[in-house]
Amino acid sequence: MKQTMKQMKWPVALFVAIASVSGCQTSTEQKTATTEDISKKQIDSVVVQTKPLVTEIYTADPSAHVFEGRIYVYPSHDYEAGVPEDDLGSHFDMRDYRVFSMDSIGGPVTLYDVALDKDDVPWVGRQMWAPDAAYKAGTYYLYFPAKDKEDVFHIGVATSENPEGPFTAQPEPIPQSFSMDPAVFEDADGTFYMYFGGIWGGQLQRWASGEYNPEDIYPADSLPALTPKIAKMSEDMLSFDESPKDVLILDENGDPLLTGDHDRRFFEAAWMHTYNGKYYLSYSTGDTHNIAYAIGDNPYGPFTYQGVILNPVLGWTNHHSIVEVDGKWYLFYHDSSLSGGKTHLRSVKVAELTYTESGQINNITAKP
Ligand code: FUB
Repeated sequence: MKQTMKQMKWPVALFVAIASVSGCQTSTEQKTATTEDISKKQIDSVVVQTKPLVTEIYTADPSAHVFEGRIYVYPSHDYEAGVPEDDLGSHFDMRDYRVFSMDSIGGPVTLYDVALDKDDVPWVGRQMWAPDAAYKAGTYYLYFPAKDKEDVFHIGVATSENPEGPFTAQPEPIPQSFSMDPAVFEDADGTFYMYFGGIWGGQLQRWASGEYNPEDIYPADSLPALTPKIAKMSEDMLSFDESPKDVLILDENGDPLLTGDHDRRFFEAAWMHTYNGKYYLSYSTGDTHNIAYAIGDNPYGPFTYQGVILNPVLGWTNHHSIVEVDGKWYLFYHDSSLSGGKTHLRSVKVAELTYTESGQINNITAKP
């Protein structure tokens, strides 16, 4: 989680038309496109400026779902823990989760009490990072990453009868889970899969051999990059039904993205959604601050890199989810506008996401 200067990728050649997105709390929006994009893939670049959905607390890493006809967002709960910033993200020292919901995009937001506190999870030491949730057969499941008492990231699960919690955690992390940023996806046949992992502070690199190694060693720049992981969930949603597998992301030639390809390779924040029968894996490129995506034919991939969904936002991290609500698609994301740019104090926002006729996702620039 190193704080560096970003190279913002503003389009060089633009045409601009003022537009509006109803219900996105969008105060101004401009529709822009690069000549390069138009000739290549007919992709638009949309500029949005939206407001934080919650202002009472800081929220980040939004995982949005529609449960019981209502939009529920499962974010990280950022707060000022006073921990100095370092490259491993120690300043993201979150201790609990707060869920919020709304009946429609742009509708009033309900922020709920604490859904899960680290003191109620016996195995957790510190840093409750980006969570996700799922619903199956009358039970809601909250999946959350945290460091154990030895400072090793694992992923836990907690259950509730209500989407907003409170949740009761299992006493141990999910067996075979490691690293962070779980995203649980339900396929059309009712099978659930968890995508997870993140490099640098997320410790994915420490599991490259299959065993935990506390040294941070990465493949050489010319070698395939570390990938997100996938595991099918067990029937009871409390464990994996298989050993985690690599999720391959390929370039336009069918070769794996390389470690040195910082603009495109996976860093953290995997998310899965389907559109017109295709599987869309989206993720953060971390130190280049993009939300990128790749398309495949099944949950396991391989996935072929397509482009950038969301350009860098204010703040170091970029983390999102994509959800369909009443026939429209939305990108939930965060930035640090509410805190005046503090990396570890972020706020969740939402913008409409659109596709081209051929199923490409139009690029979004989110102004603070
Ligand atoms: O919120 C802590 C970490 O920052 C998340 O787990 C990452 O995805 C990044 O957003």
